[in-house]
Amino acid sequence: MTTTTEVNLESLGFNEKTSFDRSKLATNIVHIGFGAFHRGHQAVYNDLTNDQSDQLWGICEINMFGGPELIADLQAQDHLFSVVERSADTMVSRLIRSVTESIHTPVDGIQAAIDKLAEPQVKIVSLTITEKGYCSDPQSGQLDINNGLIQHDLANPQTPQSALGLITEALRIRRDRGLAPFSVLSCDNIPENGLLTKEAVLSFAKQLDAELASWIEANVTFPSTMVDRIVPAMTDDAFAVIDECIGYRDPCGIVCEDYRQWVIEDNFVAGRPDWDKAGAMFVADVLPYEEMKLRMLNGSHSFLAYNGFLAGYDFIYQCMEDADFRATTLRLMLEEQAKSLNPNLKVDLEQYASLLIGRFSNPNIKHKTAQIAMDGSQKLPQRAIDPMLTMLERGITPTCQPLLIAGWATFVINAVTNGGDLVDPMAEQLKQAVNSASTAVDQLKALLALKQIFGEHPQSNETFAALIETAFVNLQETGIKGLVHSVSKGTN
Ligand code: NAI
Ligand code: CS2
Repeated sequence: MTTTTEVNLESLGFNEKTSFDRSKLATNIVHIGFGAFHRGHQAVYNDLTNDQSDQLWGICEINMFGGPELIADLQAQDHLFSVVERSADTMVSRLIRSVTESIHTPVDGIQAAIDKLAEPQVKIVSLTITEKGYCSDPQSGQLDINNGLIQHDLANPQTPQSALGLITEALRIRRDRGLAPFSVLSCDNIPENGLLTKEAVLSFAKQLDAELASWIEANVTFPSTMVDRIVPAMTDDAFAVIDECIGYRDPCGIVCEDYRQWVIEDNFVAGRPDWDKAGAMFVADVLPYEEMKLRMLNGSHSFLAYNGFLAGYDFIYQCMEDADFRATTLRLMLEEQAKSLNPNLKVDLEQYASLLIGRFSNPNIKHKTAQIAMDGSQKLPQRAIDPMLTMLERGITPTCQPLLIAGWATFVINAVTNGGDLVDPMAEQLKQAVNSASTAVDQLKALLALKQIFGEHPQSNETFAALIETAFVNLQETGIKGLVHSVSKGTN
């Protein structure tokens, strides 16, 4: 089978398939950002929950960016797609049956998306739009009023280009029509992602209409979530795995790890699926879980992305095959990131770290260091800068956190000076900073002076700046492999 129109996905060789009646699905969820992660995570939870519930929750998928193929392919397969979950030695395929409809705004127009969000039965608008999709300053978390999309949307609120503009316009219509509000559920890797989304939407709405902002504040909720599942971008090899598994090269299919976790603040204004039936946890306060995951998992991921890339490793599992990288990652997790967390967190962090090392080592998950390295300006504050500052406040001197930041700086400097790929919404500022200086240390200092990433910390906290500079100089002088070797032995 080669073309999507010929395929009847339901009849293929799936290991696990839900059996709820698809004709009873109502589109109660609109999801913005039909990327890899949503398919491998929320879509799976929702599908498994539908199978065990009387009320079925359907999802409308919206993409506001990217090419039209993915949504066209999804539509051609009746909104069905496959998810292949791989551990180091098992492979399970699932057919996802919960998606009811889809919109690609560059093709269908933004009005189609606004109309969908304004439909009365919509109860949740969920988001996986990447960190940069919130158009907020990564260090302060405040809406960036100079962001190009925000500037456009403030001038043209009825034809928005940003997710924030789309949500605000839909809420305006719902208020004007006397419709019930929905909850906005961020599923991106940002600490207090609900609060950040709320503040971004409110700041945006205030610029347009103070009364609308007050109505949103009083009526809409923005639950925070901790989301976890390693879902790498698809490659030809990964599509071939799906083909091998189900007999069809599903263009909307996903290959991901078998582990998944979802912790959700239970604060929904119009109801929610019982995602706990599929293993999600509903809690009153997500922040401790978010910080644990963002620092121990994502912080280590970024450490490996930059330093592993510099050492010549294409994939995370290859870094784990290097005993020095493996030991240093464990040191970063337990001796540094874990020690920056809320001490009241009731989780066995040694067990958590060992679970993470096992997940990173899965050779069937080909997660590129270069993929995780993308958008570093949006990731460093929560993964490296904040935990390092907490360590210093607690009187502990870190070794691996400064090396993470030094690795990022070296990666950026190399990309700029060698003309390599630098995928980052702040790429222009990064390039200017690097090009403004001639020595490596001055290039580092120019990067540390970028307030959107580092705030005033390098100026106000001498130890913070000095530790990063020392790690950076050691990295240049010793080379990454030698440095990681000595850090792994505790001699650095
Ligand atoms: P992806 O690249 O496959 O998809 C990104 C999605 O975001 C696309 O649908 C794109 O249209 C949309 N998008 C990008 N910029 C946008 C903007 N300015 N406004 C609205 N939509 C925008 O990436 P993937 O793997 O789906 O990851 C997305 C996010 O999910 C990550 O940035 C992270 O926050 C979160 N996440 C990802 C995990 C993973 O392993 N892939 C795991 C946990 C969380
Ligand atoms: C990764 C995450 O791309 C990245 O920055 O660190 O997407 C990571 O795979 C997930 O957060 C795992 O849940």
